[in-house]
Amino acid sequence: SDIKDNADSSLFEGHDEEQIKLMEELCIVLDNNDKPLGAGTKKLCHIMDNINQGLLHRAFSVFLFNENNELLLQQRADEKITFPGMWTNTCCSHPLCVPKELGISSNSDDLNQLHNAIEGVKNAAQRKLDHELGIPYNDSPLENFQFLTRIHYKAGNAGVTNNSESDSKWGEHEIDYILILKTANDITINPNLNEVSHQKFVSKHELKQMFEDEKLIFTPWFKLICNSFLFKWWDNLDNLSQFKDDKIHRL
Ligand code: DMA
Ligand code: MN
Repeated sequence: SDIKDNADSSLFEGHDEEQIKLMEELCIVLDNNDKPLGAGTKKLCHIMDNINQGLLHRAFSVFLFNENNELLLQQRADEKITFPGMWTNTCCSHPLCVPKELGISSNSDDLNQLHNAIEGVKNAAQRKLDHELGIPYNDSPLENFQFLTRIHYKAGNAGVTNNSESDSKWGEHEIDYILILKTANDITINPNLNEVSHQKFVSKHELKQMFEDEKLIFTPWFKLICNSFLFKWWDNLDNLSQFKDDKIHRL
């Protein structure tokens, strides 16, 4: 089709060098049923023109809770090219198009394919919790992640910076794997300031208070998940298996 690596040089104008470099990462391009079709650069996958033609990729969202049932939020750094400065769930990113994060297996059974994809996404989540928040792998063992479900959504990059013309060129269109991670209260956190400007554990009540504060802006996917599933999960952190399914919820 017409999907291509957009040559428009103004796309990266005024953006951070480190974040521009990360746009070369290879994401997993998907069909509508989460079947991998191949690799696409992070840049290609997040250009709104391509998204509007249907380009879809795999992602994950981690919701990390401590022993007090508080959720770790982060504020995205101003350096982020997509959705800068916005408050969001603990960690979001993309599994890369490499065997370890694709969850490659020789078994072609559908359920096993999902099982393998989940394992791949957990590897990616561990990598990015370390990269974004400095959470050591020891504090995020793979067996502690609980996969719940998949969410398919699309969102434009609403302008929150003074770079709004560039902002409107970027967006998200993902099948997002939801992972819950429960950790000790004394978990090590050492944020990478190129990724995360602030982080904060919040109770349900504190999050609802943040929603009332007009100065705070939240990512579209976090808002969607808050309005659909989050509080049901949060009320049942010791009994999450009831929410686990193999569906793709189209939000
Ligand atoms: C993308 O997150 C993933 C979701 C679920 C929106 P991101 O923009 O934070 O990715 P990265 O950290 O790789 O830039
Ligand atoms: Mn994405």
